[in-house]
Amino acid sequence: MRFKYPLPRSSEITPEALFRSRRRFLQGALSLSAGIALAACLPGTQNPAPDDVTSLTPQATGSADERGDALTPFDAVTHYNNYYEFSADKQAVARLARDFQVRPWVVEIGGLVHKPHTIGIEDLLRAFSLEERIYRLRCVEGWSMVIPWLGFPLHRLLERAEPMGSARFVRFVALYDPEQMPGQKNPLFPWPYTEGLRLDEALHDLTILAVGLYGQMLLPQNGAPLRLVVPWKYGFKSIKAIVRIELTEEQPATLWSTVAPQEYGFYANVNPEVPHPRWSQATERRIGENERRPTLPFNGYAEQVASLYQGMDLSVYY
Ligand SMILES: Nc1nc2c(c(=O)[nH]1)N[C@H]1C(S)=C(S)[C@@H](COP(=O)(O)O)O[C@H]1N2
Ligand SMILES: [Mo]
Repeated sequence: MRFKYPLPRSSEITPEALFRSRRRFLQGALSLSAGIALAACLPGTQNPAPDDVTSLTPQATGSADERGDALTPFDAVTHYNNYYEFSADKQAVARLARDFQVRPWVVEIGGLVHKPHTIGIEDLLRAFSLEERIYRLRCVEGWSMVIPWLGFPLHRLLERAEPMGSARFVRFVALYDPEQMPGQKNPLFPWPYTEGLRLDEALHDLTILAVGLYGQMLLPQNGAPLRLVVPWKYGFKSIKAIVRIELTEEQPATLWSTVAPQEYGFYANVNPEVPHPRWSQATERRIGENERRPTLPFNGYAEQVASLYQGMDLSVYY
């Protein structure tokens, strides 16, 4: 593969040998040892010097989603990014995030749980076996991608923490570090970026924490080292650079619903029938294609998730 953009640092790329052996693990569900292999090739606290990585080809085990839609090229997935901590310019994010330090990294799990704890990213990678999940990502702005994530279901982590009976929501908090994230100097946003899910949405098996894509660890621009992926909701729900996960009784405030509640609801389920106040949601442009295509209810995952919203009037804006 030829890159149109500056190459990622070698520290962000899996050595070829490990990558090959990982592919074998990826044939089925990834095993625990694959998680260790992934953890073993992670950079330490220092980012090593740049290296020649032209021989490395990011690769997923699958080539299409379950509907037959082709994967969005790696180059587009890693160079067309929404990440306001760095920039509102999608094509500037990769460059601005290039030196973002993803080690050391600690995630706190707290709030209404019997076993609050903190876990370092390396331990987290060892604790959960990784699997590839090829999901459509539909941004509220009307574009979409098909991305082969590497990750594990969020419910695995939540179950370890033992949610209390009173827990009804999950709140996610991203890193606050304006020295590294220049966009956080913009006072118009209530930093840090926060998001939330209802507990049953968070426990749904489609909801994952991703640590990689295209068979390698996440690059900073995609939310390294840990980000949420909720494929039936607009992309802004899939918060990047998570440092805290908190179980709550009340529906948590989120960055976008605080900034513009009339434009970004808490639920934000993909719904072609409910327009955004400034544009229709009926169609979308798949990155790499020219023609717009119809947007599917729940982004094509209705069969798996529509039952979560029984009794809710889906024609109103949430
Ligand atoms: N922390 C953080 N997470 C974020 C965002 C952000 O600005 N900050 N943008 C969101 C939006 S609007 C989208 S569409 C997706 C884009 O993910 P991608 O760049 O990996 O495709 O990330 C989401 N997660
Ligand atoms: Mo988005």
